[in-house]
Amino acid sequence: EHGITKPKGYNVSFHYNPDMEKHHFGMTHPMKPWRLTLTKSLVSAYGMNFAMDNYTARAATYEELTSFHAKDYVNHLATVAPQPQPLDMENPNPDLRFNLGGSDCPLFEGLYNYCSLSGGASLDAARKLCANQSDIAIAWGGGLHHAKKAEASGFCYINDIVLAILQLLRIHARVLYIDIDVHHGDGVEEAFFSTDRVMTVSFHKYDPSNFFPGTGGLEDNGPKSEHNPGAHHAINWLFETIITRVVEKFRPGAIALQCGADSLAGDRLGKFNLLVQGHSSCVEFCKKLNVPLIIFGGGGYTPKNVARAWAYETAIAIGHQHDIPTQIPIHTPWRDRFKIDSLLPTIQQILGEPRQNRNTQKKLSEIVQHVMEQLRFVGA
Ligand code: V1S
Ligand code: CA
Ligand code: ZN
Repeated sequence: EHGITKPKGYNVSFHYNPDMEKHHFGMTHPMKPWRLTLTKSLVSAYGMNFAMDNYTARAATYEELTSFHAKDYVNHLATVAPQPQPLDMENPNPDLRFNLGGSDCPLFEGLYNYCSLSGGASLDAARKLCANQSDIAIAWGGGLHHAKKAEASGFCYINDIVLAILQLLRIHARVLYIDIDVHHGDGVEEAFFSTDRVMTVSFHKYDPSNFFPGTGGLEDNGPKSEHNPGAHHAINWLFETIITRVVEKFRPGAIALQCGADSLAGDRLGKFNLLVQGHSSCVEFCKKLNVPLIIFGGGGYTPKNVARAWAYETAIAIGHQHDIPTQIPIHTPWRDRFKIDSLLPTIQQILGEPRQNRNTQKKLSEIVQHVMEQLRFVGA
């Protein structure tokens, strides 16, 4: 009676493991795995599960984690003691090896399990695309774009996106990575810096001295040595114009889209103005390109808005965005957490007063121009 049915001949798979939410980064830490539960609760309340193949994601194996990450780093992750540790005044941060144990990447109970579940979901999603069993595969528990080969960074320990793209590269000659999280997708960019088979495009707030991670300026287009095929294959910043041109030139066999929801208005960390409508139009645009698509989560620090965005983007994947009611269903578990009962609140409802857009038209045209020039070096 909810009217949500499976689109004919079009398969969407949803990869999720409820055990992810059992993990806690600490009371004051902005990353709340519980936002995944809130998202799932909204997706199910709308009956969207009836239009998808739903899988309980498994944990990634050690072999899978080390397909990108260094063994000594993964070994360390598997064996470090969670905090709080006995206080040692001589040595206040004994585990800052691999950037672990500081305030951004704390050591918590079950950390290894949390990382493996995030990696497992993204790998399952990638394999569904490779087997041609899904047209769109969704892994909201993934998208942890800052993790490096042998280093944790910005709330990310295992780079599930890199693991998934490595799977896609077994089948596809070229994979396009797009990242709409408010932060620069530095870990994914760095992992594929020296190949021309992966193009990375991150849209983010860029302020080298005041905004994490400080990288991703316009001039960062991949190391320009003569023998590096990866040169010019990293682009940062502006959506439809840029993606259209990138797809024309690069002709990807698959697209990996990181949908970090910290670029939404009202986010606790991000300082952007996007409505769910604007954020999700990026997903809609990618779907229309008709190329196998994998969708990851990422940042997002105001759980009610994260759940709204990822539920609406799930509706887009299954093609039901125009027929679901915008009022949050009455029987949604934790419905009171949403405060406003609309799935698509207005900017006034979220912020009261919108933030000023400080990108001048001139600056924006310069960015597009710069990117177009970079693209001369891409493709046959
Ligand atoms: N912005 C921001 C921010 N806030 C925190 C933080 C706040 C409270 C805590 F209890 C712990 C950490 N850390 C940061 C940033 C990292 C942002 C990571 C974004 C991740 C993602 O959304 O892109 C993907 C999931 N860290 C910093 O700014 C670094 C510091 C430079 C300043 C803050 N201190 C705590 C660490 C060093
Ligand atoms: Ca980004
Ligand atoms: Zn982010």
